[in-house]
Amino acid sequence: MHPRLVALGWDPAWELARSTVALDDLEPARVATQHRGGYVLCTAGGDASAVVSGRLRHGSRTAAAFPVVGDWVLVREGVIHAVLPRRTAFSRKVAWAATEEQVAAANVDVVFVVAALDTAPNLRRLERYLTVAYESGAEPVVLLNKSDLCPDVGAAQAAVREIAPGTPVHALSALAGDGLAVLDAYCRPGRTAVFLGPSGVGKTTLLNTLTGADRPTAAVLEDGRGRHTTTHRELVLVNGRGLVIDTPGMRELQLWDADAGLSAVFADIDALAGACRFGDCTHEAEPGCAIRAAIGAGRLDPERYASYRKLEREEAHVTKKRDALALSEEKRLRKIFARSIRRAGWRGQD
Ligand SMILES: Nc1nc2c(ncn2[C@@H]2O[C@H](COP(=O)(O)OP(=O)(O)OP(=O)(O)O)[C@@H](O)[C@H]2O)c(=O)[nH]1
Ligand SMILES: [Mg+2]
Ligand SMILES: [Zn+2]
Repeated sequence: MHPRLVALGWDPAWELARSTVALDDLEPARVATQHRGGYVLCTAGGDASAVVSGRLRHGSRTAAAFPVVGDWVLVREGVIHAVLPRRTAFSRKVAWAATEEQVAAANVDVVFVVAALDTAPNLRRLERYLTVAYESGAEPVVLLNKSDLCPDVGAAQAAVREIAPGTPVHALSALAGDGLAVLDAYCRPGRTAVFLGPSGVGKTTLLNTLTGADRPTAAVLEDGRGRHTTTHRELVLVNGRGLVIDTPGMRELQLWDADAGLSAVFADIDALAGACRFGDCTHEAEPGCAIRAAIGAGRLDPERYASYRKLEREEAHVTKKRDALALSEEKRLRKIFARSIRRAGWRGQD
């Protein structure tokens, strides 16, 4: 295996995945960025630009089938012919479309969910980000940045730990250089990490501390909203620390498929629901409801439960829409098939 490919995360399992794609003379490469006209790839020989082949474009029924940052692709002379199956994928629903999945990044090992401690952490937003992070299949880690601006870091950290049981929660300051050593445990050669979080929390500043580079960052506006300084996703190879993906802040992170993510983030609520007297308890008025009992006893924060219900409804809604779409697509294909059979039969009588 070529050492540069290994540095980019290539390993025997990828080699195996490649060998199942019949086209042997294609070269593996990793998608670094995506722009209107095409892609920039990291290859064994260095960076190269590429476009997708006509066959790949026409064979892709959904936007999610196109290469994204972090994907391993097979390429020949600047043309991408195949995307190797993703190990992990970080998906969200496209904000303006009812049923469109957007894969934001692929083949990520660690998802850094970044929040800033210049204000009290937004626990509900963290639950949403963590749901998507767990669903991706990667290992989620919460980074509470700007600890230099927080009078009681311990309390903030404790509040976040409470809503993220089992998830590592680290406080640090990219600007003051405090607590950055924790990143060493996650950012290692051959591994890929992604920074996720709203605009202005310091994702790019953290990346700069890792790379020593000076990518643009910008002050948060007076009203607390960032300006989306980073405008596109980008995979960066960091000497001795593997790969890191910077992302633009997302104002809206809508759930796509998030069933497993919800179960992971709200395992406490799942467990309580299992203890309700009735298997189909709606936790509204039934006797023997463990969830209402826990809320009553102060063991479950009603706001956390409401947050869970909201995310659960959102997930159910998108699943329903998507299933309906899949069904109508199936009907369409059946019609085309029936028509082609009729035509064939008719021709047979000629
Ligand atoms: N006080 C303090 N400021 C920080 C820290 N980290 C980042 N900042 C500042 O926060 C502002 C936003 O940082 P960025 O790195 O641009 O934030 P971002 O998350 O990349 O934002 P987008 O690219 O818009 O998504 C900049 O002015 C940084 O200097 C920190 O640890 N402490
Ligand atoms: Mg940025
Ligand atoms: Zn119940």
